[in-house]
Amino acid sequence: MSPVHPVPPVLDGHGRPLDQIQLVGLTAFGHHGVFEQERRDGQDFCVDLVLHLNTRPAAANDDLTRTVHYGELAIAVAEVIRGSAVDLIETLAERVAVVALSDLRVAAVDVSVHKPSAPIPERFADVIVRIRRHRAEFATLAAAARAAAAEPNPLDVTPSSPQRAVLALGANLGDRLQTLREAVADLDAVKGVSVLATSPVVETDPVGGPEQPDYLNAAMLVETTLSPHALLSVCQRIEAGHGRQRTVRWGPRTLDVDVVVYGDLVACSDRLELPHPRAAERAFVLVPWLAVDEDGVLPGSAPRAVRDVLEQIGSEGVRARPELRLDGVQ
Ligand code: A4P
Ligand code: MG
Repeated sequence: MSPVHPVPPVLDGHGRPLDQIQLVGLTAFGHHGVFEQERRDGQDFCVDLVLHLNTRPAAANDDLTRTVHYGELAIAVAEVIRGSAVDLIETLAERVAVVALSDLRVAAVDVSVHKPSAPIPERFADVIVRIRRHRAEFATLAAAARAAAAEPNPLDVTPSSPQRAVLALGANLGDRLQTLREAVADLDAVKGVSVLATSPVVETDPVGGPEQPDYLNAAMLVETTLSPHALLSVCQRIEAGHGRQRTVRWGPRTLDVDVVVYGDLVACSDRLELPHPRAAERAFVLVPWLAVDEDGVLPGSAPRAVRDVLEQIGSEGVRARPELRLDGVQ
């Protein structure tokens, strides 16, 4: 087994060291290397992982769904080792980092790839490549890994059959209810999008950003034949059509239309992350989502039922407004 090294901490947004989960000595057979016999005969590769994340929420509730399931992660990493062959263990390490970072709770990861049977004509104990990759690099790394494997970005793929997506609507400037109603009609009028259900409207305390008026929030369940990127473009066009200005992050807005989930896709580009990275923390998204899909699931390496996530975070700051109806009936 590989020795466990003390790993320098990664700091959270408040300058505190994040917790670590170490998975050490994960070994699988692969065919990586530049030599023909390596590609043909294969050899063992061994991976050590250090995940940097906050484990407090899991510990406080003794709840596996609030942390990384290291058993599932181990299977996913072993699949990378057994998967398509690459020349360099540097490349293999980066592929493993992408898998670890695909769980949004992981802020950074250290990956060591060992190749103890490397074809070196001298006596040696091990060859190790050790890398650290951060969440901020995830989109770039994932894109590079796909390009190398000549795979299209799933966010650009037009589905062969209609997909279900959940959209979150928010407004806190102007005639909020009227804007939300028009947004639903606008979306339903788009070719390739049909609205299956709209949630009741809730009034919500603003979360983050400057001091600003309360929001009206709602969710829509749609069926679409558009790719995720095309669906996002439609949402942004509709926001712009309702005078949406982007001046302050999390600032007040006439209309916000976010893609919360698209099927069970987990993917990321420089303009779209799925599932929406903050959906799991936000009751103003989850309460309406549950109302349009009581079996809703947040996809990921450890999928979580929306109902359970909402139970965990609570729905403080979200008030029912049954008299406000998106279908126009007062
Ligand atoms: N982007 C990445 N992933 C997505 C996605 N899944 N859906 C990109 C939509 N957009 C996504 O978004 C910023 C960038 O995120 C976009 O360029 C897009 O390419 P934005 O809509 O321009 O700005 P934003 O909405 O201020 O930013 P952000 O980070 O999406 O904000 P959130 O997290 O959506 O929060 N409080 C209450 N009570 N109700 C609200 O509705 N909304 C926000 C916005 C803050 N506080 C709120 C509410
Ligand atoms: Mg938004």
